Amino acid sequence: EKLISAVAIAAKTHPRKENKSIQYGTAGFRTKASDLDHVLYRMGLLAVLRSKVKEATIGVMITASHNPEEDNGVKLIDPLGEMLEQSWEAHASQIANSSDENLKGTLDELIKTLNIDMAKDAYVFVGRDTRSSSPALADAVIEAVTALGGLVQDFGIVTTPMLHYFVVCKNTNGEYGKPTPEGYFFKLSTAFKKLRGKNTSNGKYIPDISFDGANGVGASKMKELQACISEYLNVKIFNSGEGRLNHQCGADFVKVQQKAPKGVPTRENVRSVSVDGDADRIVYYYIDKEQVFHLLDGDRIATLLASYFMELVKASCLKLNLGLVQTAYANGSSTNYIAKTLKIPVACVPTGVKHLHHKAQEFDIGVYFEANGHGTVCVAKSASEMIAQAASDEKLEVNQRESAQRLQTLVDLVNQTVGDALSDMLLVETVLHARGWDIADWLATYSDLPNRQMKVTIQDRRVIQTTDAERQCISPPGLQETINEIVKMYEQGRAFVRPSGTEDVVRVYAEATTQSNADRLAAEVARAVH
Ligand code: 16G
Ligand code: ZN
Repeated sequence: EKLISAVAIAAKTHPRKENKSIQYGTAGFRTKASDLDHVLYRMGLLAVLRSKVKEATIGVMITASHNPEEDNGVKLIDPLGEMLEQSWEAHASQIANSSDENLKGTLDELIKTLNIDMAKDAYVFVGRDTRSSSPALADAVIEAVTALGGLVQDFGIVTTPMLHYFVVCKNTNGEYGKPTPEGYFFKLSTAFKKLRGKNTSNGKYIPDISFDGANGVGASKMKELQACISEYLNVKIFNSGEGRLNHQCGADFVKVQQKAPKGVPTRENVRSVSVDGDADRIVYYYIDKEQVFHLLDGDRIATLLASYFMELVKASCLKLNLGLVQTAYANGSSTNYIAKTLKIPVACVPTGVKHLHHKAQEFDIGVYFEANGHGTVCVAKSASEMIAQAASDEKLEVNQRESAQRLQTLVDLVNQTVGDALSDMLLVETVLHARGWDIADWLATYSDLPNRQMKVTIQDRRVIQTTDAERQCISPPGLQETINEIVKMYEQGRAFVRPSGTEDVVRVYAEATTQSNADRLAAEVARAVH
């Protein structure tokens, strides 16, 4: 039987050397690349089981995103391009942590309880980032899938959102596009060109942008995309692999350090973007003529996109409910602006893309972004159909119909499966262009409250438990009352603490009307956690 030989290969060629336990968390498995060989082989086996259960193609992405070059990780992608179903995260952890001797038993058990028909076919798409450890890890996945009789398509180096896109395309028979890199670039560039029309400049908008590729896959994929849109947008690409991956550059560095990345020459007032190591996050920034750095993060992108979608929905007179989803990290000013100025319903959920994604799916059009720059727009099937119908309805007023057509093309520009830095960038560029805005106009929509993030190391971070989308602490007893007392002393003060899902630390977030107050508030709350 194939299972027996596949498990034999696991023990012989991909042994689990140490007893270190590892958990499938918010971002899949992620740790030092040297500890991952057996995990990747086993995830190849799991992907085959998942594929048989869903009778669909499953994706396996090898990346550690914004983490250092020495790290790596793996994530499974479900049939419609979503993250792996939550109940399977536990199966993944169990398989990764079972000893070589128990692996067969663990798999048998799973096959039995889930009633998996091993005679079914299995299809797995594999992709990886640019890390030097990634090819060998991809090989381990491919070996496992093949050993269990599954069929593999290896896409080589791709961005995480590209692999999500390939998976959904494959499983919806091309309805969403062609499951190839060419299909992906074609879909994005066609929609972008259509939205932009003949005039590449408009008002204060200049079609010129600096791109920080974090020395990862984003840079080479941006080059390919740029080739399709070069007459419409001039993208100058930096950090395209000559330096260390994510080192002093990339979206995470720029967001956390609140400063410009290394390796990108300063051009005053020029729109600049930084993506992360697998190009699923993006932040904008610029340096003004006084050399002051300005960050436009995920909250900014969310407000810009949501307001533009809203504008088109209204102009096309469609009855669609539009909402925006954030986490506790969203700047208080952005939440205020969404609710009071844009008058768009706003929801708050716990950290982690899957929580935002699920909540966004409750709206006809749900825009979600984490402040760190990960986000997208989810459009319900019924909403897409309504938009398509209006776009071709000859009986509608010209204005109304054209707005619906524009909305339809805008939806085409979105990678709805997951945050996609390249798609998000083209969306932002579309809105700025349509409004004739430069980046300072965008910044002027509201002012961020100064804020500070801190890490606190305590003996056991699990003693910290939260509720209300991580905004309130319910354990240890008394901590929330103490935080309330501290926050009360600060004008427009807000602070929360939560255990990290990716590091052994407790995170502290604070905001207030001045930077020094935000810093003091964060420090006081951090002391209360100790
Ligand atoms: C993971 C999450 C990201 C979240 C971050 C928080 C996914 C794909 N990624 O990277 O959304 O912002 O964790 O990390 O869900 P933390 O729990 O250490 O603060
Ligand atoms: Zn990433």
